Amino acid sequence: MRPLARPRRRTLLAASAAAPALLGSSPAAAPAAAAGMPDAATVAREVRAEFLHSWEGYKRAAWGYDEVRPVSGGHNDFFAPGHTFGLSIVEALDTLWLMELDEEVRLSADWIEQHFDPAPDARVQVFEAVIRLVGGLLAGYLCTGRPALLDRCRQLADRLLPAFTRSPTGLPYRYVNLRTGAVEGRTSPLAEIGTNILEFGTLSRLTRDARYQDAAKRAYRAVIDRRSSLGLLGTTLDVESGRWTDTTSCAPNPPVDSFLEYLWAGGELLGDAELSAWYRMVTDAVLKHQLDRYGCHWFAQVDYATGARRDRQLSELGSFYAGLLGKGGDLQLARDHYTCWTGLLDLYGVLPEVLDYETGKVRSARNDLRPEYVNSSFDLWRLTGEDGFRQSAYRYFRGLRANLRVPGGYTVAEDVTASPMRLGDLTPGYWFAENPKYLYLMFAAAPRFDYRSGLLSTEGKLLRGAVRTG
Ligand code: DMJ
Repeated sequence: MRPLARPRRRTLLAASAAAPALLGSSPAAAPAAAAGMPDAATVAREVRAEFLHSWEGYKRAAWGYDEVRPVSGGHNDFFAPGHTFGLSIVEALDTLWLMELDEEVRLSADWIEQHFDPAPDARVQVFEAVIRLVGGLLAGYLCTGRPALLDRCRQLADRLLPAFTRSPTGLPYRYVNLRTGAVEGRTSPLAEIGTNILEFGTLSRLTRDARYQDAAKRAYRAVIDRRSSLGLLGTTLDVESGRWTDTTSCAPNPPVDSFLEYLWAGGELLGDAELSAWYRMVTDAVLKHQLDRYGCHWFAQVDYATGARRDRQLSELGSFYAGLLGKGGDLQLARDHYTCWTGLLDLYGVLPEVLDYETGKVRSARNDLRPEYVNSSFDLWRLTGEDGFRQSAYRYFRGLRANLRVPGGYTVAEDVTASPMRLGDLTPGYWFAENPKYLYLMFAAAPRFDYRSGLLSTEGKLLRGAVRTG
């Protein structure tokens, strides 16, 4: 397939001067964008076909391993060398179910029942194990009703709990050995501390065992208690002393990003008014001290105590924030921020990982097949019903298909500014949970998804809104 035409090295500033309509217009009013987008049912079929293309690539080259290397045909152990959790299978489970690929669901759930080991002698990153494995098993259980998935989920969560319970502050350690319970990693970023209340809250409800949700809530409270007088939070904490080790408020960028997302979503899913109030408080502080209308609607990194600016960096991971702003009630700002990201998408075809929005320089030209931009498209389309969000999501999809599709599936890129783009050799597990799912749900009118109440985790796991019949 021919790569999309992309600009040569241009700065963002030059780009915004050259294409003001892209960086300043509403996505709903982008007529040129509509050209070339097939009807919704056709797009849904295209997305499902591309998902299957990558799924078959994984099955052919790496079935049972965590991740496939679709160019070389190799595989990758995501959590610990020499150990597999069948990550891509767990990640894909609810996507396969939503796409009504029932034979694949059965194969995948059978593999998990027979091979998934929740207690190997391996050190895992708690955050990744929660959002990917605990979340994936939960969603798989909620979609299929297979009790073994909930059993494995609970066994794994029990092995992760020492990260929380052995901490003197309640702030979780970053790593735990699933067999021995040994904990490690005392300096932890907020996303890793706070992105667990959806999974642990759901597990507590399903098992009627409050320990999981209580651990998650205690961790959140320990962070909120350490906010500055401006209401801002830093980036990393020492989980033993409880002191900040990095006092930059870098939200909504990583490694804070989903900490904010789970404040809102935790309030919504669990009906926890305290989480909702914390979301509002931190969001108000971020909007007051970090919103930076420099060329567009971006968010600067600032000192959490004084609000003084430290950097003007944009991470692709931060593009989820447009959707979160919308869900949290700041819809106009959500539209403005989304439009800024859409301008970048249209400039590059495939988003680079990190940019400096002051100088316009690309700081990392990688693309890790990340889903955050299209996650926002999905959220804002659900909120507003406006077709402009589907049009921009379709352009995102087309950019990936034209540039990152290989015979063995879809791969990350080393450099999206090179022509043609320089490709890497990995399909990250989250690909099977996120990008194709958001796109499919936007276009498919999927009968198994409750569009009104459906709630997805930060890893795209369906934690509420699975419509099961029969
Ligand atoms: C995913 O694992 C999740 O979306 C997480 O919240 C952070 N981003 C990665 C993919 O980019």
